Amino acid sequence: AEAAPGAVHVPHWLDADRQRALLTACREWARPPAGLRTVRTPGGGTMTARQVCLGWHWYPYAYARTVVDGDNAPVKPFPAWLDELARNAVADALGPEAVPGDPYDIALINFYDGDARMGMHRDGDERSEAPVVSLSLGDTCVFRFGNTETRTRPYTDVELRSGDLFVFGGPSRLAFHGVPRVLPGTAPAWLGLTGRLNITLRVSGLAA
Ligand code: MD3
Ligand code: FE
Repeated sequence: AEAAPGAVHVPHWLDADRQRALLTACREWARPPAGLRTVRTPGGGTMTARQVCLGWHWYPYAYARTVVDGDNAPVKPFPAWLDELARNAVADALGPEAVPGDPYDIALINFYDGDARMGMHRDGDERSEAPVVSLSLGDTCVFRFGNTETRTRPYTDVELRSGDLFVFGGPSRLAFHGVPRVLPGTAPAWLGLTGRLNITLRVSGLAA
């Protein structure tokens, strides 16, 4: 379903087996070195969702090849199968003409416990207009999809559930968005995850 121009929500895109496989991979990636970390913003704040990156390391507000705000280890590689997954996601959600020429080369994986949230923001550190692919695992969250002008209304609240795909292309790529809350205890029992995980796949537009 198109939530806004270029923003398409595909519920249940990942079946149970693919959700379990993706969760297993995320747990591996979360281990040190270059594992899960708390993100600190330049203003002195901390993000409540913890994060691990693949391919390029995101820190507020740029990309690096090492964990400059953590253990300084080289960022873990971005596997080719995630590029394939992202391309299939964009083709399914937006159509084959929306699949970018450049490969997907960044994964940002956010881990939310019951109290974690993400404030309204725009993602502007990539040098590519390629659609962003978002995959959700575990607890349902309220995802707030806003406008390109302000971090306030008008916005639309959408529930994102385990296995859901959301693709943000075209004008939606620069829209404000956030996660005002996670709904604890809503993860499917067979997944074995407490809390919520979100994986975004992106094209950096940066020199390899
Ligand atoms: C719209 N993540 O990683 S997913 C982020 O659930 C981020 O962890 C949230 O916002 C999460 O930057 C929301 C949906 C999402 C992700 C990236 C976008 C929406 C987006 C990039 C551009 C526009
Ligand atoms: Fe974002």
